Amino acid sequence: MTDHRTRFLDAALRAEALRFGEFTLKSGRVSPYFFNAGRFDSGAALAALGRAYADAIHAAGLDFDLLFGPAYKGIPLATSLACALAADGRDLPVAFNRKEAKAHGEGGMLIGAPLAGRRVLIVDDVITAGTAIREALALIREAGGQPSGIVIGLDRQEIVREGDPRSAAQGVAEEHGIPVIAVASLSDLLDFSVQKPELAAYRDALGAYRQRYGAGD
Ligand code: OMP
Repeated sequence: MTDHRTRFLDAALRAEALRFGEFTLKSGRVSPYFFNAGRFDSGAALAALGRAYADAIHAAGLDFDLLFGPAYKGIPLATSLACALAADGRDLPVAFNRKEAKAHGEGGMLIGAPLAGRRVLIVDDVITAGTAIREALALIREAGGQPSGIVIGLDRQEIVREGDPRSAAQGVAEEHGIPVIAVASLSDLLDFSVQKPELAAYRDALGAYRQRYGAGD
């Protein structure tokens, strides 16, 4: 496993952003694990997260010129990534949306740098079925931006429906013709669980979940 994956999973465990037990997902599936990016709730934890996202992006060689963080969880992610990239010598514009339209003041749904004519990288927390990401893609296109890639913390590598062997991330990548990369995936988490004695108790449940809902990658 490349270093940023292990660092990310270690940081997620430390921050309790990665938890094990029984969790009902947006899709209704009952999962033995859950990733809650909201638990990266201190300066040091967010800096570590931004660094891991930046290293994943460097490794993938993505091409973009603006970072977009979908509300709410994507906002601190895009911000901490922008700080990490600036520290690497790449100072990029950042934008995000609000969930409720604002009629007064500056108005509108978007905050930050203008999207029009820019190649936009979406920065988000997790993909299960891809619903949240599809909403962000529509927002960016409406604002005249050109989606050029998606980076997420964790790819759960789940099929969306029986009969389609692709993961939701693969489906989004193919439909929109853009790369979707993750700092870590469920397969990385399974490998990681083999190295961590404290995760031994959850390995079987993780493997069984992957067997049931995992994509063929
Ligand atoms: P999709 O829209 O189905 O891709 O699911 C992504 C969303 O699910 C996230 O933005 C969260 O609201 C939620 N989620 C997590 O945050 N962590 C998980 O481990 C799983 C989910 C989920 O409900 O699938």
